[in-house]
Order: sequence, then structure tokens, then C-alpha cells
Amino acid sequence: MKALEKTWRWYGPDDPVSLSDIAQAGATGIVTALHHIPNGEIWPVEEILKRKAAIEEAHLTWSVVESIPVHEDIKRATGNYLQYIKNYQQSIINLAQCGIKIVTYNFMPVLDWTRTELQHTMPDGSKALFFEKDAFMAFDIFILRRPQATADYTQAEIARANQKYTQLNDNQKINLTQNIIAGLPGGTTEGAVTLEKFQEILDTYQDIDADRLRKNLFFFLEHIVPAAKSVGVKLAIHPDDPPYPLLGLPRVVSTQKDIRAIFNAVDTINNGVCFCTGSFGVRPDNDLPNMIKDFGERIHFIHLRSTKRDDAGNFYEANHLEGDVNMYAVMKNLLVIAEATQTNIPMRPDHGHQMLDDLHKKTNPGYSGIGRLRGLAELRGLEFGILQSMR
Ligand code: DNO
Repeated sequence: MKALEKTWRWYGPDDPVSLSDIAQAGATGIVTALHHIPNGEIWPVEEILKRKAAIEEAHLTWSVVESIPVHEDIKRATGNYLQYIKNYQQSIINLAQCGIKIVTYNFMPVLDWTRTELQHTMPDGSKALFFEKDAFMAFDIFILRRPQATADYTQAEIARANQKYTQLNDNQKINLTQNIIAGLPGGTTEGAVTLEKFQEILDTYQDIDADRLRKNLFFFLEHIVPAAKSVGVKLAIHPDDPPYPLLGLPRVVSTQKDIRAIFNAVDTINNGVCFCTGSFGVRPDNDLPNMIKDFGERIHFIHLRSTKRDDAGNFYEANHLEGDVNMYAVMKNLLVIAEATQTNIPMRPDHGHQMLDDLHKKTNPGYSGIGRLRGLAELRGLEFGILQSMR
């Protein structure tokens, strides 16, 4: 039976988790990006080879690129977007030339993954990432003061947001703002900006609704998928996180139907998905085991983690085998696909709690060493048990 390839996200030489730590955690593949190359520019072969050599020196393999960011001009189909698409094609070709054949990206306007709190204390003392709906609405309505914000919420929600806002002290307001607009590490949101600048960026999407964004995504795919196919690269689109519109911005990579439409837009295996259980799993109407069966050979990369949602629209990142994701059914269905396609599909333990010694260290939110080590260990155990029972 085919197992999944165990990979680990590494932010590069400045990551507090070293390549040797990763090898000890039991991963063999590295997931990384050239974060120092500005968004929109071509990734030069020399830079790719330099990173690859560093990884191989540690006896690991660069398995997946996460991510080549998609420039906002491409998402809006404005400005220099045709040039940026050409550059994107060239980066894919350069990666293929260096033997790196899986590329993850997302198509979320302005914001990549979004949380309101990065150190939410769990009952066991570990810290988790948290999305609190009231805090998010308080930011939108009372801190950012987005002109159309109130139209997006019910009266009851606005009252909840107001109550939350009045409870926040100045520091908490600053933190909340930073957490939302500065972008989280490894995300593709453009660095820190002022609230005014942020609102200006949002305004550039004023005329872009979901249909328009989808059209721009399909245009992008029509240009990059053939380039990827010609050099044997598999593209893996990452779902929206969380999987619904935020701040009036459309989102079109949130559901089974969205992904099917993306597959159909350019109907070839190279146009695939990064199956992120944590992102898809926030929506109760996303039936993850069933989506895996449906997407099948188009799943080129896997992020495994779980979230726990409540009726108020909040969710926190749960331990990998807990929360709302049925990790047993997910793993089982993924292994069926690995076997059917005879592919060790790469997976990485996505995020993890800050815990044990890491509580006293500087860690990248969601990407501390020990929390992910626990996640990987649990997921490996689950996989091992399932593989034994499938023999
Ligand atoms: C968060 C990550 C995302 C992801 C991008 C892919 O932890 O999963 O930032 O890397 O959305 O382009």
C-alpha cells in the first residue's frame, strides 16, 4: 500500500525550526518558497538551486513549493497582469528545470489566511490560533470603518460587534488590526500597511464580484496550466481560509462546487488542488471525505489539521485528531487515492499549538516545532494503523 509522503513547511534559513529539527520530526520532504523574491518577479534558477542545495545538504528533498504568490493585478486583471502571468509561467518552468514539480498557490483577494487571535489559551495551557467572529466584525465596523460594512451584518451581529469593541483596550485593538491586515507568516498578503492604505486596497476590488474574480482565475489558469503541463508541474490551488467572503471581498475557492468549476475550467490533471482540511473544514456544508473521493487524482498536496467551530461563527484550531474534521475518514480516503494513483501524495501536518518549550520561544504563528511534531506523530500513527488494516 502507498503511504503519504511526510513533508514539513520550512520558511527558509531564518526559520526557528531548523532542517535538522525537521528531519528528527520524521519528515522527509520540505515545503518552502523563496519568500525574499518580491511578489510578481520571476524566481531565478540560481536562487532555486541555492535553496534546493541547502535542503539536500540536510538529506531532505524539496517536494512542494508553497507558494508562488499570485499578484493582486492578476486577481483583478488590471495593470501589469499579463506580464505577471508571463513571469509566473517562467517561475514554474524554472522550478521544473530544477526538478521541483508541485506548486501551491491561492487566489484570495488581498488577505491570505486570517485569524483574530494568535495565542488563544487552550484548557491544557497550549496556545492556538483563533477566529472570533465578534472581534472580526468589531475590526471591520468600528476600527477599519469600512463604508459598506454594516450592510454585510445583521442588527444582532452589529450589536455583538459593538459590545466586543467596547471591551477592547488600545493594545488589543492594535493587535487585532495587526493580526488581520499585516498578514501571517508564509501567507501571501502584502506586508504591514496603515488602515487607510488597507481600505484603499479593498477599494480596488469594488467592482469585482465573485463571477468576475472567477473569470480572472480561469484566465490565469488558461495561461499557467498549459505551461505547467508542458514541464510536468502539478498545480495545487489552496482553498480560501476561512472559506467565505470577508470584508466585502469575494472568495471563489471555498467549496466542492468551486473546486469542480476550477477543474473544469482547464480540464487536465495538472490543474489540481491542495486539499487543506483545516480550511475546507470550517464550513459545515463541506463534506471532506466525500470531497476527497470526488477530487481523486487531482489532489496533489495535502494539509492536515482540524478546526472546531461553534454556532456563533467562531473557530479555533483543534488538535489534529480532534475538532470537526473526521481525520480517520479523511486519511482513509486519501490513502485509497494514493494507492489508486500509485503516488505518495505529499502531506504536511498543518499548524499546531504552541506548547511545551515553544511557549517560551519566538515561533511563527501556527508553525512552531513541537505542536507540529505532535500533529505529525498523531497523523503518522493514524496512517500506520489504517495501512495495516487495509493490507
Ligand atoms: C497558512 C497557509 C496559507 C497557504 C497559502 C497558499 O497556514 O496554509 O498561507 O500557504 O494560502 O497559497
